[in-house]
Amino acid sequence: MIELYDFELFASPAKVRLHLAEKGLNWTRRRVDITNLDHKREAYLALNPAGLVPTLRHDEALLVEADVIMEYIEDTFPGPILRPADTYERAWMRLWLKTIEQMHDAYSITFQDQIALPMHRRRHPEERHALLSSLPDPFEALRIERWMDTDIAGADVERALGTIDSVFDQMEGQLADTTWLTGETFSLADLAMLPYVDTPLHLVSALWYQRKPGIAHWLARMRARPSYDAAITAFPPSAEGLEAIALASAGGGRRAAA
Ligand SMILES: N[C@@H](CCC(=O)N[C@@H](CS)C(=O)NCC(=O)O)C(=O)O
Repeated sequence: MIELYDFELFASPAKVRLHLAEKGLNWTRRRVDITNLDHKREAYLALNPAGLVPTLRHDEALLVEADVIMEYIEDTFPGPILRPADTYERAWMRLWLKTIEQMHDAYSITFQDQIALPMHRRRHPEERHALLSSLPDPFEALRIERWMDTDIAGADVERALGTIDSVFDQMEGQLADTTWLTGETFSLADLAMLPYVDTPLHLVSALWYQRKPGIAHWLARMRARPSYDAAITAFPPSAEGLEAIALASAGGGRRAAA
């Protein structure tokens, strides 16, 4: 049995949902309510001590880190092969996975600025305090409280957006020559990149699609695959998430204001 600990607004578990869909595997969803900070409570920390999603359980095997989980799925299950047979293309796939993982930190800053912080701050301070005091680790509660109370500096957001843009430039250059990120073979790198390109953040990020036609065509190809509906469309944001996205796209996003 495969269980995925998942949250719909996040990029890292979406990579794994896409991979499971491409492989045609059945799996059970364990939704971790991030808005309630369930990822920082004992039950989940016992599975994933870092308190991050995703976590995958396959029978007795427990795995963390989206890219490691994807390599495990690829090595363990039958179905379409998503690692290029050519060793050079395969090396490129791994380089892209690394680049995407490095870009994740920049993406997190923009996500926190545009979506996560506004979402948490809509709570009444007393409700927020009650939520934080119910966490098992008081130091983690303090860290989260400080995080919620501190604005992310505009310069940090700009730097993060610059990092994302430079990866998108690299991607645009690649897609001028090839159909997929590692060449002509569709691979784990394409799956891992999708959630960062097809994200609500782009509602407020200066319509970059219009400037990068190679990525726009790649995105259309990705959306046409059956895995897109199975792994992305089937997991829409909750009402709370939709509100946060609407708020950001109505002008909260720094890019929109620029
Ligand atoms: N390198 C990790 C990153 C996981 C990660 O950053 N997950 C984010 C969502 S995309 C998360 O759980 N954030 C919750 C938090 O930071 O409290 C992976 O690939 O699994």
